[in-house]
Amino acid sequence: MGIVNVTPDSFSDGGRWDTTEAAVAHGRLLREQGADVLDIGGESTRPGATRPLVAEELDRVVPVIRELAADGAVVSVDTMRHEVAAAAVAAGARIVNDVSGGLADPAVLDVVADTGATYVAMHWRAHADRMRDFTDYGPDGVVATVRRELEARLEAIAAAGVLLDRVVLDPGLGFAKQPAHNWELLASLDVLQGLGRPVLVGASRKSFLGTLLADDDGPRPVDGREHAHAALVALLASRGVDYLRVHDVRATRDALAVVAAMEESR
Ligand code: PMM
Repeated sequence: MGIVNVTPDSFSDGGRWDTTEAAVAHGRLLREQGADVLDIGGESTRPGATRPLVAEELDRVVPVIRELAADGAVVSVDTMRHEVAAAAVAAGARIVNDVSGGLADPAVLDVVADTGATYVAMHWRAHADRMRDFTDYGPDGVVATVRRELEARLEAIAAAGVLLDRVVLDPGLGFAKQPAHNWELLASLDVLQGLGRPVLVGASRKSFLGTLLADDDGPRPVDGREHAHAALVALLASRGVDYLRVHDVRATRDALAVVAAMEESR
């Protein structure tokens, strides 16, 4: 899944594709490089970000989705809002990627149920301006707690009338998570896979990679994290992760080719 953030303020690529033309061109490039899905987002969820107006979010994503879907791309919309999800599906999106798993706006689940879209439900606890206050995972720890909270989302999603065979789960790396939480979730991905749904992971360029690679100058900047991410991609692919949400499609494809060559040669 290649990322197209049509935002002025996303942490790694904010402002780079914030016109329709630039975003469409970037989506086409990611497809040429081998992305199976293009994920179009109009709201930055970086820690501390403030939310755009609904109208702003619609203006950012809908024209981009319409053009890329017309090309024949499988398009996903990264949104927490039912108005945006509905307009995106009407414009040709087939996947609704909701970083709140239906918690921010439960009416997203009605749109998904009504349209038959695929639904990505990410583990989430609070909007970006407050999520740093929600990183306590108690005595059970992050892995068991995220599993339990995602299981509760699955129940709510099913209760809204969404077929569970259309649902993909995501541990939500960096969302109300400290770096160590992200690593624990990655190391125990099988616990989430045990919920019986495909799993999507979004680690690309995230700050826990910057923390891992920190030196005397501080965390490694966003554009120096791609090699560590490619290594992680290979590990996750060999553990059967189903979707990878990434900025660098080419590097990801290369890492997947290495894993495939190893597996085919066994
Ligand atoms: N991360 C971001 C945005 N959307 N969606 C899913 N499903 N999973 C993620 O981990 C995720 C997401 C934030 O990263 P970005 O600003 O680079 O898009």
